[in-house]
Amino acid sequence: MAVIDRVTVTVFTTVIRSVVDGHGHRHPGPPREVKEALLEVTDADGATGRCLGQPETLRESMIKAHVRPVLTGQEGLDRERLWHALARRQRGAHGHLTDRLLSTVDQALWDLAGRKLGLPVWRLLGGARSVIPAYASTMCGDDIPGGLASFSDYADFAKELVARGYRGIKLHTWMPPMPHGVDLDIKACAVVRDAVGPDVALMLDSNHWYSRTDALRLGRALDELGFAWYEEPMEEASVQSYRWLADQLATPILGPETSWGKHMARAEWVAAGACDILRVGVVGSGGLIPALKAVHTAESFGMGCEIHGNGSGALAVIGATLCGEWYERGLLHPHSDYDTPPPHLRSIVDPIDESGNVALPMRPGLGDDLDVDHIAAHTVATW
Ligand code: XYH
Ligand code: MG
Repeated sequence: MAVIDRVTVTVFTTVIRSVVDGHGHRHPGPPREVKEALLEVTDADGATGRCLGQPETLRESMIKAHVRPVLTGQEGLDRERLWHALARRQRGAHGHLTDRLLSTVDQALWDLAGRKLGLPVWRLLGGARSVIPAYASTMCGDDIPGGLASFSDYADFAKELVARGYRGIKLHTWMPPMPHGVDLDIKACAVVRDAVGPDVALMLDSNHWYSRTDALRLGRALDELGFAWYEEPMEEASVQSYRWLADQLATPILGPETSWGKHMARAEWVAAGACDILRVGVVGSGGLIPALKAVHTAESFGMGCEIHGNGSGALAVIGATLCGEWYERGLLHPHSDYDTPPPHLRSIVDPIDESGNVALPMRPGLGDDLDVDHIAAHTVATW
């Protein structure tokens, strides 16, 4: 037992090879310097839990006003109690204390617990499996020559991904600000099915705000093409639209991904019959604690639950439970190198084998292999 006596954020520079467009979609790009942040929670024994995040998520004002007052002097292993104490402050924080911040704090506490107990977090949380098949999650369509600019680019890339060992591929098709639409989505899905044959699992994420009728037309095409799931075609705030869609399609509807409301919103989707496979992300929904509650809700209703996104937090939930079939590995693109770590990491947390499987990390804690020397040498601010 040891109380938390220090909560710090270190902002440092690193190099990435991608750009983000005006709608938040990531595409390959030339190497560029960006700022990232590391949250560290240290207890009276000198043990430290860490989680990477963005400086704008881990803002100084929020650390001072909410995170330090909730954590300091408290037993660091009391993750559930501390998560609730921080979550309760969201109502009065008028949107500034985000689910992303909550998630980063929660993950740092789990990292602390794992390091203190000498266990990987996935095993500490339940320990259900040590290996998981990964699906290749593509970047969105673009206009980059030899990238994902044409139907044949998608088909060629899909064949390459299968040759690398992937047994599942999820397409992110063209999305705003690129020209987009149901006809383009249907054609992209059809050429990829044709390219990889019937035995590769295919999924579609068409996350634009289609109308019900457009979403239904696209879903009927996916029924014909034997897709494994259909993700986010409409605004997720309209739960009744998803119920309407799910009632009419054979292809499983997966959601909600971006909906606000943590595990409670997911329980509402299950109760409404708005999805066939539940979705929850560790970053977007407030941490490992709400993600696990959502997975267990799905399990209680005999439903799968797929974890959104890549990284150590997603792997922790996947390794702790039996509910999802896949790990989302990506975002991938013909011009981007997923397997080489950025300078602030010594290695990636999710190397893939030739059969398309990812082994759960065995390091104590979350398993991120941080290069603390790089971070120290490139620190630009601390609070
Ligand atoms: O670039 O829009 C996008 C992707 O959709 C991304 O945000 C995300 O990781 C996702 O939706 N994955 O399923
Ligand atoms: Mg998605």
